[in-house]
Amino acid sequence: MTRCIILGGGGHARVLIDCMREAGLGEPDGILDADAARWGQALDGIRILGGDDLLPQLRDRGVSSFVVGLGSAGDTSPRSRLFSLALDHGLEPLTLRHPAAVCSTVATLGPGCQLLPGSIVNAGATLGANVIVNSGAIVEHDCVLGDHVHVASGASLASSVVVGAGAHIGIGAVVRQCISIGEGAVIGAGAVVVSDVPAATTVAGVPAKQL
Ligand code: JB2
Repeated sequence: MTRCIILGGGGHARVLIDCMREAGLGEPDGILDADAARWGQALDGIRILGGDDLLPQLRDRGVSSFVVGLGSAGDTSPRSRLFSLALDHGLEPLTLRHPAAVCSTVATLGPGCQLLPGSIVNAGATLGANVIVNSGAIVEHDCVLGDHVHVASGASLASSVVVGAGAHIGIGAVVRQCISIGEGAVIGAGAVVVSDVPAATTVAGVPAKQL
């Protein structure tokens, strides 16, 4: 069993702890959380050890890998920052795949990807590092997702969609085939995207329009 720490101990971390157990990866060593009021408490049986200032000690304690436990609702930059911070401290990103996630044998997953229950990643899809494909989300064949992208629960990307690094696809959104979504863009919940979305812009609605 790999010795692992979870960074962030909120709702998303609960899903990940469950995913690790279901996938037979065993129990994480602990959680680091920014909220000092929670240090010493437990989340679903996993102890919150302290804050990110403990990261330099972890390798000496035998911890070798990490999972970014922070989710995102729009801004993926905290996840990206935590990912880099853990790498800087010599930890390896753990890739999580819930047993009820479906992932093609000819899809490519970057380090630290999280495929959550009921998600589908189809043939030829390529996911960068630290990507979340959340519960019930679909990434169809030949999509290309950059690092730190979050495809929120129930969102669907049709075939050959290209998503730039750090973009957030909101819950239940639908993106038509061959669309390009720029880096850091935010797609609102339930949006239907039928035209390209420039980097760092937010779109919402049906059909999706820039806010
Ligand atoms: O820099 C940090 C940091 N910033 C916030 N380092 C560490 N180690 N922890 C950090 N946190 C902690 O992450 C907060 O103190 C808090 O305990 C936790 C975030 O929990 P929350 O439940 O607010 O959000 P989440 O990221 O777990 O879940 C969001 O994203 C999911 C995908 C929510 O929007 C969920 O509803 C959603 N399903």
